[in-house]
Amino acid sequence: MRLYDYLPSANGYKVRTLLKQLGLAYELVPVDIFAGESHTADFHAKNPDGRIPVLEPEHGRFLAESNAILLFLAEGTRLMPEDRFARAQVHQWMFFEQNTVEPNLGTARFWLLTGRQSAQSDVLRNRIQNTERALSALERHLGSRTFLVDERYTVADLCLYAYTHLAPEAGVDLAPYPSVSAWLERVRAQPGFLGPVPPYTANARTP
Ligand SMILES: N[C@@H](CCC(=O)N[C@@H](CS)C(=O)NCC(=O)O)C(=O)O
Repeated sequence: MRLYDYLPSANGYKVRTLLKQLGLAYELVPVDIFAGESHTADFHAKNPDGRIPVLEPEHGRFLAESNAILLFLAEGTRLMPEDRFARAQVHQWMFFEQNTVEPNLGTARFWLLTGRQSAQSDVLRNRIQNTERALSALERHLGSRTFLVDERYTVADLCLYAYTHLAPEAGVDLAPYPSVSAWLERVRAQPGFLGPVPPYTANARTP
């Protein structure tokens, strides 16, 4: 099994964490997305959208989109509930992550860390407001729960952790979200959890 990835990516981090938690061996193929390596004809044949992460579970078969990869790997493991409704709730939170958390928190963080937007720009402020709205939703849900679904750690918790724990780097303080902060600690304490997401490489910064 191969994983095409750029290590500072939190989307890739989700997948690498799950691979470690499931004890699955793989070969890491580094892709320098800021040197255009994900937009070659060869890479487009793996993912027409030209983005990492991409999993090659067996020779010549490629799967893109981090959450599709997570669901594929988690199938039939302890990280995916068997109950149909609980599985749908796992999907609910993973759709929420891609729709609401990643494009706002993830983009604000990327812009701030790589100098693409000034802290005062309206477009950044909008992403930060949407991040706060997403964190408020998580706070309401986690106020009375240990984990996102069924009171047990699932692939949805891992998925949401990846960007949520980076909120301070997106200019959002987590102090007003105590239930989210406590949940992040519980998720981080799961066996096999990876260390911090590596920082962006120098070539990610705009000149
Ligand atoms: N929805 C996708 C997003 C993947 C994504 O945006 N990957 C970024 C790195 S985090 C990338 O490869 N960017 C290169 C590009 O857009 O050219 C997922 O969850 O995998």
